[in-house]
Amino acid sequence: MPDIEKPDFYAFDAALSDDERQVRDTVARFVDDRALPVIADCFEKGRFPRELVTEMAGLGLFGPTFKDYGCAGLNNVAYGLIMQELERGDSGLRSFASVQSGLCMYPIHRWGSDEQKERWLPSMARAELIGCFGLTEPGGGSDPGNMKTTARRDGGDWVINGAKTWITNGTIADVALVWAMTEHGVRGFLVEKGTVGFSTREIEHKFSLRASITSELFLDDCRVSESNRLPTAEGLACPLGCLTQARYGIAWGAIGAAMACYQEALSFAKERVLFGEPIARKQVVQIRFAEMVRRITAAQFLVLQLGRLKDAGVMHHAQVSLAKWNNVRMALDVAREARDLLGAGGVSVEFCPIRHALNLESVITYEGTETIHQLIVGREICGEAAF
Ligand code: TGC
Ligand code: FAD
Repeated sequence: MPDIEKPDFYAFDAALSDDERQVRDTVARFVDDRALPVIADCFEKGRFPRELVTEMAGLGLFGPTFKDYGCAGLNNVAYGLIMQELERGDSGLRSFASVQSGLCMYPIHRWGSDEQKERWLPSMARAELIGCFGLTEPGGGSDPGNMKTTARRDGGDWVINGAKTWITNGTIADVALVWAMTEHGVRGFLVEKGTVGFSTREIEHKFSLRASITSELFLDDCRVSESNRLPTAEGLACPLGCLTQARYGIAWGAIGAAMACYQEALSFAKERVLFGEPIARKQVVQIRFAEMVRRITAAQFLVLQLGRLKDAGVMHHAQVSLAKWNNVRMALDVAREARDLLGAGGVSVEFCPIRHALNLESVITYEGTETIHQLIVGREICGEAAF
């Protein structure tokens, strides 16, 4: 029998290994017991629940796919399930984990020196140190190849000038991975908090991802040593390769947000009596739930196969684009539908759909806008870049 509560209409559970299910259920318990009781209040007050970060680290949620440096060595499906459960809580929690794992630990692990790995990775896995990823600039995030932040060699140092904007975790980060243009192309620099010429400022007045910190980074003749450069990161393909990791996690995470919205709307529809019967008996309402289940189910199997491809080492970044585009669009549509089904109550953060819908407005824009992902897939099909 299909499980319509989660929903798990196509025995998705049975396609997972025992280990994968166990990881998911552990994170699910953390989200239910620790995150959900506080998250609506955090969203309302615009507060990142930093007190949860140490517990997340204790569960091994940062850098979970690495086998060394104190990390859990999970496969990519388990990693995806972690992201799903975190985003079932709130996109802000998943964002924090995406940035720490996919955008900071991944590049250090892949392109860092042994000293950099020893220095940063174990402490980042324990969340004693927090990272942020500075790629987007005020002149436009979709085209990072047009990077205006520069790094100039000066003896044994580099002097960085420029600005980055809309940077998750910027003001709380101990280290910013700043991508800058050098005379030899794009390079990545680990800019530590407190470095002279480096400052951050929180972006306020956000109506989305309110339980997440977003910041500007300023680099004004900021001098870092050659030992702060990721030695083997050369070219735009490196930051774009980090995006592939984070986009993969988002494609899974969006399902969690959709599941939460679906569940809340469904239990409401079964209880809400109008015109003499629960609205769940109305044809139009049933079609709307059927649509949600159809789209959530398709999204689940899309990312499951993507994860299997990633574990086999054959995943292509255009496949990640298709999944990020499909699943975030699905989740945003489900969240809006759920919000509407809740009637007036749906505009209150007492119910989760408005919070998820507002969050997903960021998720559909960051890590490549929906249009950018459509064009990435289009380029793959037609063989021509149309950006
Ligand atoms: P293009 O010529 O396509 O590529 C340059 C080189 O990079 C390679 N490449 C990739 N490699 C790995 N993964 C990917 N996703 C890759 N995409 C491209 C490509 O093969 C090439 O390699 P090589 O060896 O031939 O040099 O570059 P382009 O300048 O034409 O740009 C293409 C485009 C538009 C797809 C790219 O610029 C893009 O993806 N734009 C969107 C930018 C974006 O997503 N920014 C996100 C910033 S970080 C963020 O939002 C964090 S949110 C965090 C949170 O969760 O809170
Ligand atoms: P633009 O690039 O200016 O795009 C504007 C519009 O033009 C969009 O609708 C876009 O789809 C469209 N467009 C662009 N190119 C084309 C084209 N070729 N054809 C047709 N239409 C096009 N960035 C980081 O580096 N690190 C972070 O940690 C980070 N965190 C973020 C957190 C939040 C909450 C948000 C909202 C953003 C974050 N970002 C981060 C920035 C994010 O990646 C960018 O917002 C995103 O890449 C889009 O860039 P932009 O906002 O400058 O929009």
